Amino acid sequence: MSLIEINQGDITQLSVDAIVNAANSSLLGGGGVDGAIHRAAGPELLAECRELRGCATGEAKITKGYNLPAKWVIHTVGPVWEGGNYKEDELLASCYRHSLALAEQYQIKTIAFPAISTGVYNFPMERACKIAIAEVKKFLLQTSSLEQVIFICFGQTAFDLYSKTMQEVTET
Ligand code: AR6
Repeated sequence: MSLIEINQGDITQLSVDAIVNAANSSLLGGGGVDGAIHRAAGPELLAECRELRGCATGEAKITKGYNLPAKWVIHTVGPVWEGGNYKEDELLASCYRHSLALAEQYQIKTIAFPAISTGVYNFPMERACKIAIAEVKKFLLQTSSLEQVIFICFGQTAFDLYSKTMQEVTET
C-alpha cells in the first residue's frame, strides 16, 4: 500500500479515519462536496459546526463524522481564486498543512482530501493539484503518524490530472 493514493469517487463513502471538507468560512454548509458531506453526516454535523463559530481561509477545524463512515471531518476553507495575486497559492497550501497537522494531533492514520477550491471557488485544477501533492509530500517527510493520504478525485479528468502530476513529482 502506497502512502499517497489517488482514487476516484465520492468522498462521503470512504471508510477512512478522516475526510477533509472544502467548506466556507461560516462552516454552516453549502453546495459541492460540503453539501454532500453534510447530507451524508446528518444534522448533528451542522449542530457541531455551529459551535465552532467559523473558520478563517487557510485554516482548519475538526468535528466528528456522525453518520459518515469516516470518524472525523476536518473542515478547511480554501481560497476563492481571484487570478493568482491574492495569496491563493499560499492559502491553499496552508489548508493542506493545517488539515494534516490536525490529523496528526488526533492520531488519525488515514485521511482523504477532495480537490479543495477547485469547484465553486474556481482555483485552476492543475495548479491546485501540484500544490496539494507538494504539501502532502512535504508533510510526510517529517515524522508523521499518518499511514495513508488519499486524494479523492470527483471524475475522470481530475483523476487523470492527479495521476499525471503524481507521476511527474515522483520522477523528478
Ligand atoms: N466527493 C469528492 N469530491 C467532490 C464531491 C464529492 N462528493 N463533490 C464535489 N467534489 P467544491 P470549493 C469535488 O465546489 O471549490 C461549497 O458551497 C469538486 O468536483 O465542493 O472549495 C462550500 O460551502 C471539486 O473538484 O469546493 C463553499 O462555499 C472539489 O470537490 C464552496 O463550495 C471542490 O469543489 C467551496 O468551494
